[in-house]
Amino acid sequence: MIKNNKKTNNTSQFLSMFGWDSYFQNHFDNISSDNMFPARIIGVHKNNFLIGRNNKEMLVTLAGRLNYHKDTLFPVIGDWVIITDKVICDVLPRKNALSRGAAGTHGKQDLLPNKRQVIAANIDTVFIVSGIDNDFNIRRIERYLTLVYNCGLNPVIVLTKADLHQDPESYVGEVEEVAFGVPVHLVSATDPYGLSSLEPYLSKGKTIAMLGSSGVGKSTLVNNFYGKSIQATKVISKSVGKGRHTTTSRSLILMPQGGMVIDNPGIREIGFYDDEGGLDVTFPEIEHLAKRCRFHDCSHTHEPGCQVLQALSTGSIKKERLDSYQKMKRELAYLSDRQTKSADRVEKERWKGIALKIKAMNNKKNKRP
Ligand SMILES: Nc1nc2c(ncn2[C@@H]2O[C@H](COP(=O)(O)OP(=O)(O)O)[C@@H](O)[C@H]2O)c(=O)[nH]1
Ligand SMILES: [Mg+2]
Ligand SMILES: [Zn+2]
Repeated sequence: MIKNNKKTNNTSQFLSMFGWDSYFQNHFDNISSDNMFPARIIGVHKNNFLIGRNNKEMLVTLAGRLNYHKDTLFPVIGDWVIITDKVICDVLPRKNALSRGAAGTHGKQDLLPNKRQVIAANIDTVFIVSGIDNDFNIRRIERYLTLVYNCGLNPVIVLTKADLHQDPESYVGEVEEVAFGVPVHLVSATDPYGLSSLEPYLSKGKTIAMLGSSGVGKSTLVNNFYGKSIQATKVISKSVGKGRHTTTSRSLILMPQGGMVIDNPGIREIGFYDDEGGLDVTFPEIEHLAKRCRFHDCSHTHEPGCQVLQALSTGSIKKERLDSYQKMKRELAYLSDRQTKSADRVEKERWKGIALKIKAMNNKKNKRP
């Protein structure tokens, strides 16, 4: 009896270490039966998944049934799953997910179907990591912010490689100008002081996902948090100021600080999946002005009485920022238009199905003696 209690305590302690809480417990209680236990996905390989289980790692496979739902039920890093006999038999409902349009869709929307690619699940904070080197790009940060807000997640901007610049604080100012209310942290791999400012995000049971191009220093951050080198990093190439693609498989790493970090591979194309209002959150000043344009469907390109163009002419909005907004707006409008069209198609199919059933019924009736 006592032994059993001890085992349960150990298990629940282990689960809370990985961020288990009443949300997952309730879902688990509803669907689980004997011989089933929950575990968190910490690594995704080709045909199997790595799970954390009582301080040990274990490779499991996926029940065939789940393979049919690649878009929705296919487990991703950070998911809580139910295991029985070394097989994942269910994925617990996600609190949230970091997802994007599948690779290759951005810029080629006419050629490829847009698919949701879930990158990671059950995340507390997303680090948008950017190096203040030749690769620094404020417009890319705006794109990442829109993506993160579209997923309903909390962004934090981490500027790395502060040691490469004489006045690194100027970058903080530049980023703060476009990222309203988003915490901006300046760090350098060589300075442990800056890194400690990120530790509050790493408290017990909390999960951080990192986004950022290859070479910005994500794996270096992971290694510094961990206290030793556990993720491979790449030697920087002097000519372009960035490293080559280094992280091959995603993994969720439990840190000594108590939290977890997901080191994602560099995402070259930040494609959107759908419009969930992330643009308004990223560009609040433009949305605010747009509400006061003379025409409610103003495109802010030529219309009289346009408050956005007015702000542009006085210099209170920068042209590059408006261009960035317009570009993403067009993309998102395209996606939602296509989603409406595909919903129409589903409705048509449904009516076609009903019509066929009625026809079949009538045929049957007519054949009756
Ligand atoms: N000077 C400098 N180099 C850094 C810093 N952080 C990372 N690097 C270098 O940038 C390169 C790419 O880093 P890595 O962590 O592999 O980037 P990742 O692709 O985002 O995981 C490596 O050569 C790192 O040593 C930093 O703060 N300062
Ligand atoms: Mg890396
Ligand atoms: Zn306008």
